[in-house]
Amino acid sequence: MLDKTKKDWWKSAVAYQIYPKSFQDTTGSGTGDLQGIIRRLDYLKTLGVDVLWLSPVFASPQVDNGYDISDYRAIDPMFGTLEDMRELIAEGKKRGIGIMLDLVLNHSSNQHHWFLEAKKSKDNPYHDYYVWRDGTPDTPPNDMKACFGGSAWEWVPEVGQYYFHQFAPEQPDLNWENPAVRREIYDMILWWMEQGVEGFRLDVIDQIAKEPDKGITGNGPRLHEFLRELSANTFQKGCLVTVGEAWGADTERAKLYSAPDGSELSMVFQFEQMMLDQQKGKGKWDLASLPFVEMKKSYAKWQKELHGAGWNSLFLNNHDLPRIVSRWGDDTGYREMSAKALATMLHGMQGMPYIYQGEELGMTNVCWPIEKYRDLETLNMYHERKAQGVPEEEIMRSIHVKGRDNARTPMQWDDSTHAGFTTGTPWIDVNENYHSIHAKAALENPDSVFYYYQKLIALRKQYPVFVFGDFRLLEENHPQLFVYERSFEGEKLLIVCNMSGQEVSYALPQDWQDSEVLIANAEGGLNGIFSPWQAMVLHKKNA
Ligand code: TEU
Repeated sequence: MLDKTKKDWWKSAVAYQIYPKSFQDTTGSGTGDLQGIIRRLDYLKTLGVDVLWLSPVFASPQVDNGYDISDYRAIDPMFGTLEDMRELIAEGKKRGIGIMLDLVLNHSSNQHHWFLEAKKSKDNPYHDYYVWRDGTPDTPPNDMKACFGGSAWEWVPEVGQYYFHQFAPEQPDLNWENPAVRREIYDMILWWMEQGVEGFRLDVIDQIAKEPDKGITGNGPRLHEFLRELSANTFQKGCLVTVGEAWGADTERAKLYSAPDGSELSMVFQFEQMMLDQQKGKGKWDLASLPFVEMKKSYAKWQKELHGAGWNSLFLNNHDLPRIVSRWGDDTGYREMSAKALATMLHGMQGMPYIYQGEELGMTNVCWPIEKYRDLETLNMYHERKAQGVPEEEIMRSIHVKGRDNARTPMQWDDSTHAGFTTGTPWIDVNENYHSIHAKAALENPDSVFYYYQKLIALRKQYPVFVFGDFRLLEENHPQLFVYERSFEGEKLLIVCNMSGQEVSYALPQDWQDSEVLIANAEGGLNGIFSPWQAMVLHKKNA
């Protein structure tokens, strides 16, 4: 177990993200709950993870599946009670697993009592908790757009003003310029720290310092000032792990977020690599193939620049992203091989790995008609593009490739009805392939993707070079291989991954020929031929 009394214990930790609504239902309601997570703690212990990031479980009208919080100190009844949360924290602790809560601090729900008060009148004490501008009903302050479509301004006749929302209209932006808002947030975080929470993930934290009059959403001028104040008043009073979601972070900014002096957060969660397979200058729905060589160079840049200067998150999936084995792997012919190759590619690097529920089983995307989707981002885009005359086929292709519900189908536990997720009717359908892809089968098969992840996690704990080593990209321009070296205090790793469905000949560098294989997803390779999606990690000492 990690020594969590040390400030930077999280450097050797591995996280697992749970999307509670889709993890495990224990009541037959069709939605997952906290007791379901408790029931599966031993499974997670077997996998070997140290931290559980729970997507929001706070009271919420669930317009954006909990990313619209109406009470930051209450558990949504759909998930259980505060008592259940206390039990989860305690049961987790027994197993060396800490709970990381997902704080949505950029905005609240429009049902939060702050907002209900705020919209009553301009002189209500809560009015200034949100971002208001004058205007007339048909002329918003400017033409800024919300991330989920439509204008970023919503008219409130009661006060004769518009409020600003970067996401759905039900998610009004909080006004961080107001010190009273910041104080409320600090008190709430301190209260959760008292409950024994071990970490926080901060949703769209790069967007808190907005300045809508100047069109600024992300990376506002006061962003890092706010973060330092937040951190000093809360996180720095304990030994927590904190991670900031920052779509707009480059390496320079990432070094501020994750400065080694702990003045802001432990690490940054950035998306540079995840945005490469979309058309340049456009959004995620405008598909493009993955520029493989560019992707390797992007990883190499982040590895080099943050080494000794910051800390990165390593992830290929989350609740907003499609399943990686369908996205960058091959979920038909080489599902398990490519899932393992992707895991090897990522887990060999420096940073904190995040495994998203079901990734350890090689769960895949779904390919459904529009009626089956639940996500508001997906549905809004569908209607917006339909109205613009985009062909149905093209819209559906984007949804199949990139839609967020790909990640939100229920966890596949076994081959019983609804994959063992619920005894009721699931809120969203289970992926049809649950008959063959499920945790029970994975646990019975020593060659499963699950045990491969288990081994990668164990290696990180056994060999400090995984945690602390520097990074050198080899075969930079090779169109199929991802090869890199790590070294730390006389120990070295060589990671070789064939990221394609073709056989590739590659002779290992001379000085690596007699080294030890720590993990591999297939036999061979050492003789110079790498089979489709073959991957391995080699190790040597005193080099
Ligand atoms: O996502 C941040 C965000 O910018 C998303 O809108 C992202 O662009 C989109 O999901 C990509 O498909 C965070 C949460 O992770 C997401 O689930 C929330 O919907 C969003 O914030 C609003 O809170």
